[in-house]
Amino acid sequence: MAGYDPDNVFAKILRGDLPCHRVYQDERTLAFMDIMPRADGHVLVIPKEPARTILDVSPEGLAATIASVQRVARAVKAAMGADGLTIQQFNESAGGQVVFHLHFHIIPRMEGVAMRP
Ligand code: DGP
Repeated sequence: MAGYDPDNVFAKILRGDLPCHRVYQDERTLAFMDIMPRADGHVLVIPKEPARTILDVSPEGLAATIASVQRVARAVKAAMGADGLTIQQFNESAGGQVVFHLHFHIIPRMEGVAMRP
């Protein structure tokens, strides 16, 4: 398994080298809009520490990230008037990961409406 690439796009966002539409941050985590949203209101939550996958993050970083996922998910569901939420997390290319900095997808869902591919 490869290590952490400090030039992945989310590392660049964390350094301020790439822009993002930030919706939440605290000492350990950052949340921002996905540029390829699978539904309106699709947000990503990441730890600020360098972690390639869920297997690499510290317990404290994972706890903080999950707490931010819950906090942001509540806000996204209310803001979008969503019926539900899909929360996704991928690890390594075999697991569907494209950007190799740990992240959680928060995708608002409406009853009977499919996610975009
Ligand atoms: P995955 O690694 O498969 O969970 O997908 C990565 C997600 O990151 C995908 O939904 C698109 C999003 N993404 C990729 N590059 C950028 C970027 O530069 N900015 C933002 N905001 N999102 C990005």
